Formats: sequence, C-alpha cells, structure tokens
Amino acid sequence: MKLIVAVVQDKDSNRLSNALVERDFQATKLASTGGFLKAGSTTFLIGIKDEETDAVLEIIKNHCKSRDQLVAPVSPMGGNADSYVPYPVEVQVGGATVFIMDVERFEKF
Ligand code: 2BA
Repeated sequence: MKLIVAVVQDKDSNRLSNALVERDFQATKLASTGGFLKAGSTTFLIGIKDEETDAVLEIIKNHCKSRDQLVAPVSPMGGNADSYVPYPVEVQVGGATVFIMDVERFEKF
C-alpha cells in the first residue's frame, strides 16, 4: 500500500477531489500553508494499492495547473539592506508537490 501526500493550490483542490471521488479513490484534505509564499494550499492524503499509484498521479497531474505568482518584497526593518529586492518577484507554483510513501501497516477501526 502507498500513501500519496500531495500539496496543491486551493484553486485546484475541488476539481481534484471531485476527480478522485469519481474514480473511487478515498482522500483526506488538510488545510495547509506554504512555507515560502505563506499562501493557503490544500494537502491531500490518499491511501491506495501499489498498483493504483500511476492512475492517481495521472489524475493529480491532469487537475493541478502550475501558475506564476508574485512575491511582494518585505522590507528589512533595521536589518541588512544589501539583499533587499525592492520590487515583486515572480515564482512558479505547482501544479502539485507529491510525496509517495510505502505504508507499513493500515488499519481502520
Ligand atoms: P511555498 O513554500 O509557499 O512555495 C511556493 C513556491 O515558491 C514554490 O513552488 C517555488 O516555486 C517557490 N519557492 C519556494 N521556496 C523557495 C526559495 N527558497 N527560493 C525561491 N523560490 C522558492 P513549488 O515548488 O511548486 O511548491 C509549492 C508548495 O509545495 C510550497 O509552497 C510548499 O508548501 C510545498 N512544497 C514544495 N516543496 C516541498 C518540500 N520539499 N517539502 C515540503 N513541502 C514542499
């Protein structure tokens, strides 16, 4: 068994969860926050059989778009101004950041 942990943008999370339900994959959605942008995201926990891994990855790939996002500059209050960038910087976020883990044991009580 595998556990897929997928960090996706909030904008894609409904489409992704609908697609997973449609294909009978069970998932848990957690509200999360990116460490760098500090923007809201959704983290999916998806428990599946080993042989379902590729199908789930394909669904994630097809429902999560990568987008460019602007990072506003943060002024270095009293700090070192040498590395301060006074204009917004564009970063590319997503489609999805996916971790695939082996599950040692799975129980439902
Ligand atoms: P954030 O940490 O908010 O990062 C958002 C985007 O900012 C990243 O997109 C990347 O393009 C950029 N970024 C992140 N750290 C950076 C840095 N130190 N310098 C320059 N640019 C940086 P993604 O790579 O697509 O990541 C999207 C979200 O996935 C991340 O949101 C984070 O919540 C999660 N994530 C990505 N890699 C991870 C990892 N190795 N472990 C845990 N979570 C991760």
